[in-house]
Amino acid sequence: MSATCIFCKILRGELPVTTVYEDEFSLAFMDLYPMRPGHVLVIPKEHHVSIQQLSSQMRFHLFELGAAVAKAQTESELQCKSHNFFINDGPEANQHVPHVHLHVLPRTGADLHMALFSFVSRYNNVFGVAKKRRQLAQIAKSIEGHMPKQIMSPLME
Ligand code: DGP
Repeated sequence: MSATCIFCKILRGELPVTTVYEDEFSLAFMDLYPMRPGHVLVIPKEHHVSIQQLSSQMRFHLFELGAAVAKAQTESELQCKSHNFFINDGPEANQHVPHVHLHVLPRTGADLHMALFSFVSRYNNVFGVAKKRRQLAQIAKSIEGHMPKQIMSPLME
């Protein structure tokens, strides 16, 4: 754990978070600055900056969790057809939070302009954090309802 990392603070319960899945090794939660509605982040509980520092079992686990999140997004009220999976691995690759995270971004088609607009404007607090958190909670409930109880991976054996 890192004292200053935002995601470690979330893991320690020092910052609020809207979770869709948790197990001993990982957490999946709503991105507070979503590029599209339903944008989820998947993180390991261990603090590492780069995927190179993770065990191969952890990488496997995180991608299995990402796939389960995407399936749940598709089955949720979002009714998205496709997804972007991406990891910004290091500061020169636009990583803003130095804790490995897999973005799982639901896409509905004809939404590229909105995704790009959200990417550049999402840190502007236009709607207010309280309203935003209520919206995130509603979408999260819908996604969470379609998540498996537990991800199957070598870490779980
Ligand atoms: P990246 O730019 O790849 O490092 O993505 C970091 C993501 O983390 C970005 O999409 C916004 C999100 N984020 C930043 N701070 C918080 C926070 O306090 N809570 C949540 N849920 N997400 C955050």
